[in-house]
Amino acid sequence: MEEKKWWKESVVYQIYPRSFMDSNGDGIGDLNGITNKLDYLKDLGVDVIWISPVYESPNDDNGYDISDYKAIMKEFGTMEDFDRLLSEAHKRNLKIVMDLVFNHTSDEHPWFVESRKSLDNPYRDYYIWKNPKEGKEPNNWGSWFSGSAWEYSEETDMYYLHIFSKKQPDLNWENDKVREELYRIIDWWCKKGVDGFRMDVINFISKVQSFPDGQKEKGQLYGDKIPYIANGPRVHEFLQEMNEKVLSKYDLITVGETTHVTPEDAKQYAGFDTQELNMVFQFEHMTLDFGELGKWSDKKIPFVPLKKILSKWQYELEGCGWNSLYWENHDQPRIVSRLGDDSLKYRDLSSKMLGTCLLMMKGTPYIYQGQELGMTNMEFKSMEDFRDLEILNAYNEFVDNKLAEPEEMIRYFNLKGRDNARTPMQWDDSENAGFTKGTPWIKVNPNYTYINANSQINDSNSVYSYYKELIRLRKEIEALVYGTYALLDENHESLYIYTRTLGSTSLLIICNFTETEKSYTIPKEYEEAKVIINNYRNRANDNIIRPYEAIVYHKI
Ligand code: TEU
Ligand code: CA
Repeated sequence: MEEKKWWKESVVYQIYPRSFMDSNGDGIGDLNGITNKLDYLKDLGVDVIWISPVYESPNDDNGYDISDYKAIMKEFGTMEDFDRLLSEAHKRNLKIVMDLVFNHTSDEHPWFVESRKSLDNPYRDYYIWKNPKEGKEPNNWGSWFSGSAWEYSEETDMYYLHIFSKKQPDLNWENDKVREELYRIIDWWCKKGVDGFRMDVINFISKVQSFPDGQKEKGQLYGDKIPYIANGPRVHEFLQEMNEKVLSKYDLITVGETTHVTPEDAKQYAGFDTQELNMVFQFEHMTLDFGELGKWSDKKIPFVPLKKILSKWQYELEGCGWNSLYWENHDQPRIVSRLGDDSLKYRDLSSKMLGTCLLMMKGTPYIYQGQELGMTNMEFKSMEDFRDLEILNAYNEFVDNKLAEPEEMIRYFNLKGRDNARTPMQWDDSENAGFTKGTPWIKVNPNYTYINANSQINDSNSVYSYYKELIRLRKEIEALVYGTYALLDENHESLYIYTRTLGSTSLLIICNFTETEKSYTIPKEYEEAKVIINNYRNRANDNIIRPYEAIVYHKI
C-alpha cells in the first residue's frame, strides 16, 4: 500500500465566506459567522475547511483580487476574528486551508500602485509591462473576464497584462524579488498556524516570455493564450523552489487550482516523487458541457465521456499521485441541477447519488457549502440580480458583438453562471434562510423554505445525513481511501459502476444517473456482500437499479 498521509484521509469542506453566515447583519458573510458554525461542520464530519480569500480586497472579484496579503477584509472582520476562528477550529480538530491568489494581485495592492508610476520605480518589474504594438495592445490575448488581457496605463504609455479582470494585474514571477515576497507571505501564515493552501490558478504563473499572438479561430474575438500561460516553461522550477523554501518546512495540505492540465502534468505538480504540491484540481470533467461560446451553453455533460475522464484520472494517478475529487466550488453551478435532477421528485435521490459517486472514488473529496444539503441552481430573473463580474462582462461582450441574444445569455447564466454557487447558505426557513438579519448582498434562493440545514440535521433520511454517512464510511473503511479503482461496463449509458479494492476487501459502487430503472446483474462475487449505503434505504435483493439509485456493496 502507498504511504499513508492525513491529507489523503481527510474530507475538505469549502466555504465561500461572503455567502456562508453573516454575524452582524450587514448582509455579508463574515469570519465570526464561520466560527459560529464550526460545530455544524464538526457534526458533518469533515476534517479540513478551505476558506475562499479573506484578505483585504477591493472586491472586484470577491476577494480574488488581493490588496494586502497580511490583512483581513474589513467586511469579513479583523485579524483577531481570524485568530479566534483558527483556534476554535483547532480546538475541534478542524484544519484551516487558506486560499492563495499569487498569479495576480489587485491593482490597488501597494506593489502595483508603485509599479505603474514610472519605469524606474523599484516595483516596476513586479508586474508584466509591454510596449504598445503599432499603437495597440502588445498581442491578441483576451482576458478570462472579457476584453483584451492588456490594459493601457497612461503614466508610462505601456500596457500591463491581466489574465483575469483589469483590476487583477499578473505578477511577474520571473522576478526573484516577487517570488521571495510571496514565499515570505506563505511563511507568515504558516507561522500563524494555518494548515494548508489552495493555490489559485497556480499553473498560470510562468508565461512564455516572447508573449506571442495566440491562434485565432474564425468568429473569435481573441487569440488563444493558453499555450503561452498554462503549465509554462518555469512553473515546476518555481513550485519546487516554493516547496523547498517554505512548504516543506511545515506539515500542510496543498492543492493547486490548475485548469488545462492532463494527468501527465498532474504527475509533475502532485506526484508522490516530485516535491511540489499534494494534489491539483483538474477541470476536464467540468468542461464537457462547453459549447461554441465556451461555458455559455445549454449543453449537458455527456455521461459516457464523463465516466471515461474521471476514470482516466483515477487510473493514471494510481500509485504515483493523488487526486482531488469535486463536483462543485464557487466557480461552478450546483451539481444536482447540472448532472442530477433538481425537481421535487428527484432532487433528494439524485443529490445523494452524486454524493455517493464522488465520495467513494479515490482521492481527497471537496464538498462545497450547501452541496451537503442538495442546494440547487437559482433562477435569476434579470441582469440586475447577478453580481459576478464574469457574468456582467460576458453579457456586454457577447450581446454587443451580436454573438448571442440577451435572453439567451441570461438562460446560459442561469445554467452555468458562478452566481448559482454564491447564493447564501440556506440555514433555516426564517427570512433570508437564516443567513442574515439584514439585506443579503445577493438574492437568496427562494427554495430555502424547504431546502435548509435546520430541517436536515436531525432527519436521518436527509441529504445532509446521507453525506455525513458517506464521510463516516471513508473513515471506517480503509479501502475507500487507499483501495485501487476500477471502472466496470465503461460504455453503459446510464449506470456508473466501479470497484475499490485493497487486499481482500473490495467495494462495488453502482450509481444510476437517469430517471429510468435499469436491470443489472450484480456480479457473482458481490451476491453475499453487505450493502453499506443505499439512497433508497430498502435495497431489495433484486437486479433492478431504480431511478437515481446509488448502492455500495462491501465485501470483506
Ligand atoms: O478561477 C480560475 C479559473 O480558471 C476558473 O475556475 C474560472 O474562474 C471559471 O472557470 C470562470 O469561468 C480562480 C478562482 O477560483 C476564481 O474565483 C477567480 O475569479 C479566478 O481564479 C481569478 O482569481
Ligand atoms: Ca457581516
